[in-house]
Amino acid sequence: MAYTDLRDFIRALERERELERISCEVDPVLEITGFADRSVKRGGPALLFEKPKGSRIPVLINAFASMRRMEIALEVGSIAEVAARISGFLEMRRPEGLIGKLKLLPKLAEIGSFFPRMVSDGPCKDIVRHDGFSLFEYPVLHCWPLDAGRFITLPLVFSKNPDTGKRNCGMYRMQVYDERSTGMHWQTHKQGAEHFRRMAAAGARTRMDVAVAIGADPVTMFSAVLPLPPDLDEMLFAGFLRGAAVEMVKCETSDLEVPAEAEIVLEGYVDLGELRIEGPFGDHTGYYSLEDEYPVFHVTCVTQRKKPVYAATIVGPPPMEDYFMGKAIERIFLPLMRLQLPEIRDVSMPAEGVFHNLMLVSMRKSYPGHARKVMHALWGMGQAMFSKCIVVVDEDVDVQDVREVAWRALNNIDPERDIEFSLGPVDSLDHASRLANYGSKMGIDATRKWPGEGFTRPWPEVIRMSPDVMYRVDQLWKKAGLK
Ligand SMILES: Cc1cc2nc3c(=O)[nH]c(=O)nc-3n(C[C@H](O)[C@H](O)[C@H](O)COP(=O)(O)O)c2cc1C
Ligand SMILES: [Mn+2]
Repeated sequence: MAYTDLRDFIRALERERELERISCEVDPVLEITGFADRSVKRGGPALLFEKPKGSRIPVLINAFASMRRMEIALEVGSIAEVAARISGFLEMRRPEGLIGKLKLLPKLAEIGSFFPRMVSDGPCKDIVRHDGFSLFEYPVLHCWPLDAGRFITLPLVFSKNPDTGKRNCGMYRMQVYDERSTGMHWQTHKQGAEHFRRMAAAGARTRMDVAVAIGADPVTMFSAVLPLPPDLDEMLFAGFLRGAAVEMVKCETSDLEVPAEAEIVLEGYVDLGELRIEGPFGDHTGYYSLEDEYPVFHVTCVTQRKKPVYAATIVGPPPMEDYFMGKAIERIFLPLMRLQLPEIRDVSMPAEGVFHNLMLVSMRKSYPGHARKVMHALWGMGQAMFSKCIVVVDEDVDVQDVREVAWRALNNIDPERDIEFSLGPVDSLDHASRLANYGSKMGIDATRKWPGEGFTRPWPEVIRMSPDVMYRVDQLWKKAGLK
């Protein structure tokens, strides 16, 4: 059964002994970060701060910060189950004969149940305030010493594509400027920014409606991070992942919809002509992202539950909570990647690469230049475009083992020949690129080289002991009294 809301998930985490309640007073200014960072580095549990200093609303953090908690969030024993379910849908074929058609019916009915469902009311409307509210009532974190202030770090930001009317939900941090306004840190490649640009270019309106939900059932929250194609509704994908429709309710002040079971909803608008300095902010990279100009979100109405829980995360030197979300995405999106590039065996993004800096790819090589084709295809595929360094290895290399990749790749390359540079868009968080959002990427073809690629020397085998000797040594090992 899908979790109905955040508190349902909190109960599940407690049942599984994956959550610790902190009953003493802890300050959302820096101290909660200190707890969360230390806890994730030690493989510790999710934390529920019952008495954040200066607020009566508890703070949940690190709820996704381990593979086990990602599994609990997605209600699976292993993330591979989610990938297998996706593969099952992708492999759905045209049914043969009546029996085949009948067999397909449950699957089709299942698909029908994933679509978000409009409801007329929900717990997120327990309290509705058009006036007399302040964002400082909420225990918004000041994460790191040099941050520009307090930032809402787990917001589900809803907007609509003005051309197609399609909904988008992205997770973009929000710096609290004052009681009723925040920054809106949608980076230029993201869908919120695209909606903003289109609406500004159309010139018909001066404001763009935006609604922000903080805290919801875990899958709906997770869906805001997914690198889905533009115009593919995150709420539909969340419905698929949780196996039950996300219930949506109309906003009070705009025709946007938000999850009815959300803990807190901020309704408002972004002025199409207004930019303001946002940041610095201690970011995913482990560095502070520098200050830059971003749109401003003006809150016009707050709706919430009677006793909401405030959901937060911190990012910083890896591994942090975002690493586990990213790892789950890597697993879940592999079948979708392989739909386009079936030659890919596996993909890995090690924590130290903070997603965009390093992608390790194993592939079945079939023709000269194939590894380079895969690199370029990845640089052309959604948010994989940000991959600063792509290392391609043959299919017998386990890319989940970084040491194996280093060993094999470093042996296999003639650097001048096998490293390729390309120019293009880079992640907004990259502080080293020559320009913001634009710079170079590096592809390393660490596959075995073929004569068809101009390599005519013999290529040696990897050293491996023969299985019969291994078997004999197993026996002899015991006989020799070794452990
Ligand atoms: C904790 C966390 C914070 C994030 N903060 C931002 C952010 O401030 N700005 C941004 O553009 N992307 C941010 N992201 C990444 C986006 O949520 C992600 O790229 C998402 O796929 C964007 O959705 P979209 O394609 O619908 O725009 C964050 C991700 C996580 C996990
Ligand atoms: Mn999207």
